[in-house]
Amino acid sequence: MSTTQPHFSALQQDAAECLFHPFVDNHALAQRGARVIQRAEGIYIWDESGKRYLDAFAGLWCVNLGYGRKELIDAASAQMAELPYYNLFFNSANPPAAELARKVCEHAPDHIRRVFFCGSGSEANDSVLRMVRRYWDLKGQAQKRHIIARENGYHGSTIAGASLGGMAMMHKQGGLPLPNIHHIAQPYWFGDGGEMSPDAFGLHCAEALEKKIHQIGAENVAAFIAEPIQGAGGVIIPPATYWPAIQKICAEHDVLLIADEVICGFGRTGAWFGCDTFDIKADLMPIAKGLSSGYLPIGGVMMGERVTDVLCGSEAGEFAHGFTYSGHPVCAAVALETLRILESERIIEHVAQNIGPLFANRLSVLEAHPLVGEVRSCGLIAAIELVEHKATRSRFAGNGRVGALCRDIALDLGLVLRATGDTLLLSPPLVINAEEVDALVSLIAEALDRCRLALKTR
Ligand code: PXG
Repeated sequence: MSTTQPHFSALQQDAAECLFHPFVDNHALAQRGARVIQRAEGIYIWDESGKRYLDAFAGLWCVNLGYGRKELIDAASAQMAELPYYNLFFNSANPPAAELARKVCEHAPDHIRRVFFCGSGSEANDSVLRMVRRYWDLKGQAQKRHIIARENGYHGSTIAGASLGGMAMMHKQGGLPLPNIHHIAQPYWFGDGGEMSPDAFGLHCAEALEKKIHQIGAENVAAFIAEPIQGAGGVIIPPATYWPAIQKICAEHDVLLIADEVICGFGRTGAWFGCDTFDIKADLMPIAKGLSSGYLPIGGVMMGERVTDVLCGSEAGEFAHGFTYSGHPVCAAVALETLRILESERIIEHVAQNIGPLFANRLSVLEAHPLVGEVRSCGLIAAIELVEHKATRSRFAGNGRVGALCRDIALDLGLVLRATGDTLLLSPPLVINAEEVDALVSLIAEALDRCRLALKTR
């Protein structure tokens, strides 16, 4: 079937006819034509027609150092020349993977002992599931097989990732989740908190974990998994009461705690990890994205002392798990350079002390806008809730129609952001400066005004 559209460029034609795109209606996209992004510099990207966009989404929550960093390009090409590939199987290691593991452990919370490398956040969560099962098997408690996760969480697109995630639409497509994976309510005060105070609601959501553990039986529950801040689900920043209560419940019931740091890790929240921001002591921490600033695919699992002692113990034997690209030297070299830049340019301190507070301050101006029900942020991750009635936090009819409209208007204006339902999400590169924050906020304000006008004239 030819999908030729007279107004398509040759690349749009290639994409329409031969690419199968992730997370989109491929039939509709083939009629519309893809936005072909051709080059990038700093926080800006350009499409093939030459139109410039401010990328307030850092690619997909990942290009934390911005585009065009020569040091990262040089690190990749030097490593390509020295050793383009070698693996970690059969007693091997390679220099960038070994050094990167050391560096990640140095920046990690104190109890983190080892890192397992893989290619993506999804692979990291698949690995987590296997590690958890292996851990309890080795402990002689093989019946501890149940995992509790959260509705609307996101942990990737593989069978394990989509099962651990709580995206109803993903579950519907193909009989997910896997058996023994359960989902509890998310700590989304703005959407679900009703008349409760945020703190009371945070405790209420944590209690849902305890209830679920009682229902399954603590002796059968292996782990609880959650993102410190839910990203794709709508930048859901939990009330202050939530994480301390969750931590306590996991400890009391001997349930492993998994903090998915794929978005939060490496500076996004103004600390090295979301676990530092919320004072969480997690047994396992999946990582990816910001680890290499998105320049090359690399993910991993940071392993706490408790899990390391068992999986690396004298009785553990071989753990039959690993990927061809675990510890890929070129990806590891780029990640190592990413961490070096984060350190030497004190970028995380900059997020915590300067640009994060400035970002929050500038965004807070938008709260006066008639369409905006709440603005929330932590470091350089933020959400803007669009509502029909501010006082009651009530939504527009149409299931995300207004969010999508506003996102599309922003795109026309040259701003890339993400909409989840009627929530606009922002996650700009961590290197964004004050003038660029101002430009970003002005563009959003303009998009909101135009969106309001469009709603009125419909
Ligand atoms: N965990 C979290 C918390 C994530 O955000 C993954 C795991 C999976 O990582 P990989 O590398 O396998 O994609 C993610 C990924 C979106 C969007 O639309 C979010 C992600 C990926 C693609 C799109 O917000 N997050």
